[in-house]
Amino acid sequence: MAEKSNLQIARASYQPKLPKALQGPVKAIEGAATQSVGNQAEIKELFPNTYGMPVVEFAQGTAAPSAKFNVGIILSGGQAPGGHNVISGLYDGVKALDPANKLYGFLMGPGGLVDHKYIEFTDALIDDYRNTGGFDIIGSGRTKLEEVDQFEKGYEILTELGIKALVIIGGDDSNTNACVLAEYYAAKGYGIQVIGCPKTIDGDLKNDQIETSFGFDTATKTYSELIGNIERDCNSARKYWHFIKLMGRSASHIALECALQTQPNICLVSEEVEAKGHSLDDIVSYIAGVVAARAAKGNNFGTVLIPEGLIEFIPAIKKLIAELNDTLATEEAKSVAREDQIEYVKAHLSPANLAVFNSLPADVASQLALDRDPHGNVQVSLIETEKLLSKMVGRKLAEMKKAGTYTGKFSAQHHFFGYEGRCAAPSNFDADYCYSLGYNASRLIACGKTGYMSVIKNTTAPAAE
Ligand code: FBP
Repeated sequence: MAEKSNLQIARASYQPKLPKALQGPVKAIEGAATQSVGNQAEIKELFPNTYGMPVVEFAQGTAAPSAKFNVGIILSGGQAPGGHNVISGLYDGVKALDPANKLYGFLMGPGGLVDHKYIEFTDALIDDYRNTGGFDIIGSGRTKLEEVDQFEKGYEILTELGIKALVIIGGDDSNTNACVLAEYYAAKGYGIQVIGCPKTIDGDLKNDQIETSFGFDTATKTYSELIGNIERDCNSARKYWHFIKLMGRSASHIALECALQTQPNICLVSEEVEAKGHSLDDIVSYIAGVVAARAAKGNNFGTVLIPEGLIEFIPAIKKLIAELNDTLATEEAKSVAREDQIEYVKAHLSPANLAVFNSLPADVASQLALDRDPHGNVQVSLIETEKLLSKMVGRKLAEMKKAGTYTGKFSAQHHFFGYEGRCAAPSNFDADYCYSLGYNASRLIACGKTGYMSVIKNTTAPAAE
């Protein structure tokens, strides 16, 4: 690593706090059997060896812990601030049990396990990454672990390295992979513990044990700082409406938390849009109404927060996308020349979906009709919702002007905040939380609990700064 700045040195010297129960010898207390929130019978059938494991809580013990084992770790999915601290917490925990214990990191996500690409962590490497953002210590990836061949290749390297437990840090998809892998290894009697560690800035991994997933605190603070700066700029120049899209495809937690921190003029919540069955026109009319009301007071500026996944929550658009996916999946559709695709789509859509399609700005309509992902589906994530909304609001305001219900000026700026916050240096909350998660995993391994999730209730973690 290059020479460190004073800030990096100060940050590296921060000692994350551990909950009391993890500060000395620990005692594992088994609680009630867990069960899935829904589809219990089906899930139990799919996971006969790992379903229903008890909750494990750690309390202060008496005997000084000691155990010999090697551990592997994988970072999976989107980056979240604090990932390096899960690793340093696990490293410190594993080494405290026996300095000869080794921690291996598989490179670039689950693919590293399958392709046998890994490194062994050392004191010097870990020290360089303590309390830093990013996942760059070993990299991350989104390879799905679902084939027996992948599980076996993983087993091969795990046995070669003498690894007793594998910790997978990831979101809902990655934790599903972890469960499938744990079940396979348990069914085969391979004796490898698989431990899932919940991570995502999106904040959509929540249950009684996980009040928040790591990274959410830092990411929302980072975005809120940027939004606050924009709001100040907005109040200073008094000439733009800022349309700000925020990451979080299947949940609006980030947008809502940032709204609570920054008090924008408008914050859309995808779940509310879905629950109330709002159309795109309802949303556009709502925003235009707020713009007009502010303009009436001479305020031709403001901020609008938009969750990344909004478009997929609008019931009418959801239906349109579903029909587009079906329409464009046929062999006939695939043979249509690109320049004729839009007309082909229009000729095949149901009247209701055609009306929605025709109401979209031309560039968005063609993006929906032309761009496919590798599975042949519409690439919704590529749609620039912030631009789509501001364009449609502009159109609506022009109509209102003609009708004499709006007299202001409307000029928009667009932003998408996501990657800016996913690798920020973790807040003290995330630094403590993540270090505790990693340390907790080492104790879980020491007491040999196969396939358990590594979780810490925030109530037992130190207070946030
Ligand atoms: P995870 O669910 O893996 O934590 O990732 C979430 C996320 O940060 C979303 O907010 C965003 O939609 C997505 O990742 C972007 O993914 P990519 O990094 O592949 O562009």
